[in-house]
Amino acid sequence: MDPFISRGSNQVKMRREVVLVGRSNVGKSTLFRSLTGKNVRVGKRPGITLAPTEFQLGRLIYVDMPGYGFMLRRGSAEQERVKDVIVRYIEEHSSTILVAVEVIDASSFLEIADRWEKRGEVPVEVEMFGFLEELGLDPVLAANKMDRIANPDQALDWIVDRLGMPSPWTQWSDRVAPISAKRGEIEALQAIIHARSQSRS
Ligand SMILES: Nc1nc2c(ncn2[C@@H]2O[C@H](COP(=O)(O)OP(=O)(O)OP(=O)(O)O)[C@@H](O)[C@H]2O)c(=O)[nH]1
Ligand SMILES: [Mg+2]
Repeated sequence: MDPFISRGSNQVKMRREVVLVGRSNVGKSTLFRSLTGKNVRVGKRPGITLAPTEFQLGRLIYVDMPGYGFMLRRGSAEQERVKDVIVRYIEEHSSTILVAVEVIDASSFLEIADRWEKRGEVPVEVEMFGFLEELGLDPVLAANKMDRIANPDQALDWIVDRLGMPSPWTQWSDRVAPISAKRGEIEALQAIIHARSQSRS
């Protein structure tokens, strides 16, 4: 992946991406809409976004990714293919990704993680967060659908613990953003993106 894009006359600028990854149906495209204003398709069923979608806003390129994991009316082979597309995209773009955002549905994350662990498996979202960390991307966690949560601080403490960050979650405010994409309450994430674009320009 060529990290440079041409803009203007002789100017060459670094391509810098903000990439949204996460399980299907967690609200990535809703968040992408809120961040960029671009009207992409969102839906009640998992498996709506099928290919990476880009939108340039200022100096940053936002990328909405397909969701991994369960997708309605798609077999496991198709789900594996989508997961490969995501992993390959992130590996190939690792030098141009400024912010890798893992989006979770905070209202169902713990229940789903419990289910996986009871089966003796590493929850797919924990695995993805670890993969982003291994690539040195310093991933940001966007805990979405906070509007559905009655006790946000307790839920966030449990969630960060699960992802290897000791609670309280408040000590991770430079990498954990509680948001509600549907309500347009995304300031915590915008602040982190802004801070990173200032410090890594
Ligand atoms: N309550 C609540 N619902 C949300 C929020 N954000 C998104 N949703 C809903 O979650 C569902 C899935 O939203 P999408 O944005 O399509 O999810 P996605 O992660 O892009 O899904 P895929 O493209 O299938 O991977 C929709 O019904 C949204 O309205 C939120 O902050 N709160
Ligand atoms: Mg989508």
